[in-house]
Amino acid sequence: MKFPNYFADAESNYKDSEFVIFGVPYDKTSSFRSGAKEGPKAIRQASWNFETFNFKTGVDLKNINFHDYGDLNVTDNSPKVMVEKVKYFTKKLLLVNKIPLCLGGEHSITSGIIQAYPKEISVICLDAHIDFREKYEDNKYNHACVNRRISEHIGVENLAVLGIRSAEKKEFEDAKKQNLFYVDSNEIKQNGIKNALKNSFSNFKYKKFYLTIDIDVLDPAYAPGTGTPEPFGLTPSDIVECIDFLSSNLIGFDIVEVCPPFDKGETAITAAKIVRYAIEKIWSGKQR
Ligand SMILES: [Mn+2]
Repeated sequence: MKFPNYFADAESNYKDSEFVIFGVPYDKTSSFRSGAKEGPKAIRQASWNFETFNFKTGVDLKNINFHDYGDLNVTDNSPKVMVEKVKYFTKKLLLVNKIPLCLGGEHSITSGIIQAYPKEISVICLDAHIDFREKYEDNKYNHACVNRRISEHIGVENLAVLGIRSAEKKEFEDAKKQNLFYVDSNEIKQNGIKNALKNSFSNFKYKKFYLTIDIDVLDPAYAPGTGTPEPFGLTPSDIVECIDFLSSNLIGFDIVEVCPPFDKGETAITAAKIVRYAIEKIWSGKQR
């Protein structure tokens, strides 16, 4: 069956929408296997799988004004130009008080998004990888450097990376030296993601949270369609718990690294459901 090429239920126009979805079809720096540039399209297609009403949240997406802007034209740009374009676009959204919801694309796009925000925010990154390299393959905009770039904008003390289980020795030592707050996937499994979030909060100065989800934070059993899969990961329910915890304090959100050529659909489906759930939770949190 053929479905429209926008995110399901994103029926509002730009002007009236509180949330704006946009895609960044980019994967130029993918290091292991590429295809994430097809992520936005696959997530949009998958979004048509779901009912508009979610009995868990009590929210019907039909009652929420949100818009799908489509994709930014960046596929063939250098990483640096792509990051600039993403930053510029996100700034435009923030200027008119829209909540940005970005579909990746590889993780490097998030550094552009974060640079568009004022420095006074906290960022929670769910990721299998610590992504704290100064440079990778001679490029500081590589996806393996994204948390380093984010930390340069908001300060390392306002960033928490949850779910990691992979780091190169040098970047791990750098992260420790700079006191990057992280909780590994094993600890999350033992003590729960709520504890990890509570511990992150004790470091954070600002109670406005941006959430970036690298889909590879999930175990490859749940999300095989990603560029650099890493076993022993989180479950989709952990992400739900994380969104529940943050809900109305979320000021923006992205989901990246869905790689359709390695997916039988389950990864894109999970990503689409997470986007829908996040919209519902942010919106209903604001109604109180
Ligand atoms: Mn990752």
